[in-house]
Amino acid sequence: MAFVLYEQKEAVGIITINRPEALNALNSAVLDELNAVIDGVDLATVRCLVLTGAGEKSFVAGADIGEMSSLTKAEGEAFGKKGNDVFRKLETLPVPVIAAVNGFALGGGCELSMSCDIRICSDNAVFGQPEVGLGITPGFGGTQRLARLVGAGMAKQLIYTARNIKADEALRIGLVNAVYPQEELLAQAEKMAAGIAKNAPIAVRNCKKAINDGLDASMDEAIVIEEKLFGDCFETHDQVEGMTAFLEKRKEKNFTNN
Ligand code: CO8
Repeated sequence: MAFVLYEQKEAVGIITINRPEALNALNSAVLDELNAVIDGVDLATVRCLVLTGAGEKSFVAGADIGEMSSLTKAEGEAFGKKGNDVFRKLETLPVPVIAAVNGFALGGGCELSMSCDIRICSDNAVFGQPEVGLGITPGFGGTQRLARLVGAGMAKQLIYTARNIKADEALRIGLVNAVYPQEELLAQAEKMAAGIAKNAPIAVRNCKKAINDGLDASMDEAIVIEEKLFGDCFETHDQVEGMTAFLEKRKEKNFTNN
């Protein structure tokens, strides 16, 4: 693939958006490749993904403005759907995804990071939804996910003003979980991913589903979602293994993803 690189290191898969000459902006070809890379992830062996951008300047500087500039209404909707479908696939993938935001995360780049489970960033990261300055709305889920992550008031302020924010402010408002020096970011993301990968994969998967599905439901419905996913764990080898290891005072656990 030309625009999206993929590498698997033990149980961690690393996806890199690789179009640094355009600050990793998302055109149709990048979105198609990202979709194909996600489809190709070996879910039997990969237990966590890291998503980052090539180069030291940008995670993703948005959807490709050149490509969007001449779209019709129908083409605009179709382009929005193309991005939304890929981002939703990432969001609902059975394994967690950590966005390692290594620079600009603007427009579609901020939206891509928000479709990941966890965001960490470098100290030079810049987040923002500049769309209204371009005469459009956020179109890859930004109006929805930003409001869910940082609250409606803060999301509205950021989206209506189109103001970019730096890493420290992104940390303060809860858009990212941690900020690292640029040169440490990927190692920190891989370390977090490896820590996740050590745990029982079906339990981690069920936690992701419980949190995601529960956030879209009422509390009464959400706790039922959790009950069912909790109950499902008791049909797994890894529940027996995890609890037996505790009772035997054994640190090593042989989780088999079964
Ligand atoms: N699209 C296309 N090309 C881009 C983009 C982009 N979003 N961002 C940067 N580039 C290109 C530049 O055109 C430039 O190319 P060239 O060298 O050929 O001129 C190259 O990347 C380097 O960029 P700059 O020279 O501008 O680098 P600077 O360091 O001076 O500036 C910035 C960096 C501040 C990030 C600047 O490039 C910028 O403002 N980029 C645009 C950011 C932006 O507005 N992003 C949001 C786009 S809208 C969006 O994402 C909507 C998503 C939903 C779509 C739904 C569709 C229906």
